[in-house]
Parts: sequence; structure tokens; C-alpha cells
Amino acid sequence: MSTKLTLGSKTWFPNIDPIAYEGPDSTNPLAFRHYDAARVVMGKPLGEWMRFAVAYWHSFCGNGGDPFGAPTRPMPWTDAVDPVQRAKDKADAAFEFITKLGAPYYCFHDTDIIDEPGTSLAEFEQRMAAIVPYLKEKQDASGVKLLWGTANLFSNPRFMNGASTNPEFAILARAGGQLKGAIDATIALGGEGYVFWGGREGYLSLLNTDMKREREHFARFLTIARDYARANGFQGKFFIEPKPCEPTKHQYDFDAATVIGFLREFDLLGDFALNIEANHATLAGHTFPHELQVSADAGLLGSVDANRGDVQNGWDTDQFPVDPIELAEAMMIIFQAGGFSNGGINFDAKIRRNSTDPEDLFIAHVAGMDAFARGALAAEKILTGSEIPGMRKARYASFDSGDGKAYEECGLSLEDLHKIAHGQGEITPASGRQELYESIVLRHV
Ligand code: XLS
Ligand code: CA
Ligand code: CA
Repeated sequence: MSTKLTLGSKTWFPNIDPIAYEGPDSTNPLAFRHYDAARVVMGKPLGEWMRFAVAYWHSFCGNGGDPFGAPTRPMPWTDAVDPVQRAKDKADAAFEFITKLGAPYYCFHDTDIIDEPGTSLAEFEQRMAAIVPYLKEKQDASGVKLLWGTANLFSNPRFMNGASTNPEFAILARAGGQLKGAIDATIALGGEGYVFWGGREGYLSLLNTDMKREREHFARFLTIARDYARANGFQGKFFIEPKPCEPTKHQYDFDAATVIGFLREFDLLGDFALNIEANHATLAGHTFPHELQVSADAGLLGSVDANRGDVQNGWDTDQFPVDPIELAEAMMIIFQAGGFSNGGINFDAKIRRNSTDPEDLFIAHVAGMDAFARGALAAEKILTGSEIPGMRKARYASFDSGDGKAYEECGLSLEDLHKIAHGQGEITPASGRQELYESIVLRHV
């Protein structure tokens, strides 16, 4: 183990060595087969495109408990009685893990880095003041950076009716007080982004909800958060993470298109971009690539929460991503959008309840990073060496000249279309050739 790994004295993953790249022929699940951070892909090292991050909450707080059963996961870093010591142990475990994995970033909620005391905001602030400098030391010693921070404004019972969309002003103010601390921590730790996921910003019943007012309050909350962060030196990006439902029946940040409309309506474009989570895309009835493309087309593709849902289950299962075909399509969109500026690929994914060996967490991340890398290598081949870009362009060739071009340039009226329609007779539509496109993708993955 390198001396860079810990400030604390303990080793939490004693049987795991730093993960190395061993190449596609390796059968070692604790080695990368595709993810070689230094390998240049689409003109830039893979590591710079990916900007992988580890999620504190699933990896170091999630204990495997579910509504039907008690925790299953051994997490020795949660044993200390003193909350600050417990938080430091957790930080030691997290940084040992992230460093051995070779991920450059991590992400957290305020309540992940230190446990929230019962009620007092002042006491929570004292605890935050104890752990944030420790995290800064861990970052400086390891070189691991903060991709984004966020506030957990949804778990505590006080937020059962929402945070910034709560019908009671006192709760909204409490949420704002906590938000300020999370922004301060993100700034102190040099976070490149700040995420707003609208945990309970939505409703369970319209009968008791003034949706218009709640959305306006939400926009106001984002606006003053942005103003505060900017005034205090935050130069990163704010990310909104869409999700259609869960925990509320209907969340205001339903999907990428809804969020883009919201940002435009409340004049928040410019400071905000989108954090697209794969499993949230499928919950919204879309695909992960769809949500990426909608964001990219609006110039708002900020960051990614990497995971996958389950085709059979209609909830947020947050499994590790493994499908290289889906990820090749995703990476084609990310490459064409020019990548992330302040964002990255954060594994908002959890190992299953019955995955209880310490190495399971490593295997899951290694496979997830490899799946993205394999998708990226395929995407490069598809974009630079396959028939697909040309085929797709040719599909729209009738808009490149003549009447089609005039139409795109706003030069034709409905009467013009009527005249053209009469002049051209019946048309035989061209095949969309979807299976051909799919077979080409398959050839490159
Ligand atoms: C929950 C969300 C959450 C955000 C951060 O479904 O994915 O974890 O990413 O608050
Ligand atoms: Ca997420
Ligand atoms: Ca999720």
C-alpha cells in the first residue's frame, strides 16, 4: 500500500491491492480490462473524458438494509461511538477505496460525510466544521477531488412534505439553512459542481398541493442558492438531476426536457446544467441515451450518474452499469457533445443486499468503469470508422439543398409545401434501416 493512501493508521481493505490495467485478456475481476486512463480516445486520455467518481452514500453509508430486512453489509468504519471519529473512519475507508480503485473524484451529501444529530442545525454545523477540514487533508494527501456536493433535504422526517417546495415556510427556511452549509463545504473542498436532486420536491396528491406556488418557491430557492454560491467564490456548475417519481408520486424535475423548460422559465440557464442518471431516465419512460441527447442538444449536458435499472422492476434499483451496447450509444452522445466540463461519471450505484464481501464493492466499480471504457472505445470506432455517421447524415440529405434547405432556412411557407406536394406525385419513403445500424454497433462493441 502506498503511503499516500491514509492519514488514519488503519487499513480498511487490507486484502485489496491498487487496481491495475491488465488488458482485455485478463480474467482478474480486480483489474481493468478496458479502462486505461492514459489511453487516448477521441483525441484525449480516457481518464479526462470519464472523470469517474465514487458516491459516498451508496458505497460507505448504504448498509444493505431494505424494507424487509436488517443491514447485511459489514461496515467496520461505522463502529466508533463518537460521531466525529466515526466520520473520520468513514473518510479513511472512502479514500483508501477511491485511491486503490484509481478514481479521480468522489461525491457526497452533507449527511453522508457526517451523521446528522437529532434536530439542531447548530450542532450539525459543528460536526460539519470538524469533518470538512479532515476531508480536505484526505484530498490533498491522495489527489482525489470532489466532483460535486449536495445537501440531503429529503431523508429527515422534517422534509416529509418537501424542502424548498414545502407548504410551511419554516421548513423551507430550515432547508435553506442546511443548504448554505452544504454549499460552504463544497466550496471549501473545491467541488467542481453542486447538485440539486429534488428528493421530495414534488407531490403525493394534487388535492392538497398548490403546484404553481411550489414550483415558484423551488425556482426562488435555486436562484438564491446560486447567488450565494457565486458571491462566495463558487465557480463550478450547478446541476439539476431529473427524476420522475420516487419518493414523491410526481417530482417537479420529471425528466431532462421538463428541467430545461423550468430553467428557461425561471431564467436559470447559464449557471445550471443537467446531471443525467440512467435509472431515472428509464423510470421516466425514456432511455439513458435519450436523456443525454436531450441535454446535449440544449447545450446542458453537465454530468452523469451511472447505474442501471432492472427491466423487470419499475423502481430505482441503482445497479452497477454493465451493458456495453447502451454505453457505446451513451458515449457517442457524450463525445459528440464534447464531454463534461465540470461534471463526470459518478457511480450512483449500489451493490446488492447479498453482496457482502469487501471486494464486491471493488469488483462492482471495476466492472462499471470497464463497461464505460468499453463503450467509449466502441463509440470512437463507430464515430470515426464506421458507416453510421455518414448513413445518418445521408438520411437528412434532402435538407442539404434545394427546397429542403430553403425550408430549414425558413424560406418556405405552408402554401409552398402545398405546391411542392402537388408537383412531386406519390413518394416511396426510404427505409430507416434500424437493424443495419444496430448490427454496425454490435460489430464495434
Ligand atoms: C436518488 C438520487 C440521489 C442524487 C443525489 O435517487 O439519485 O442520490 O443523486 O441527491
Ligand atoms: Ca443520482
Ligand atoms: Ca437513483
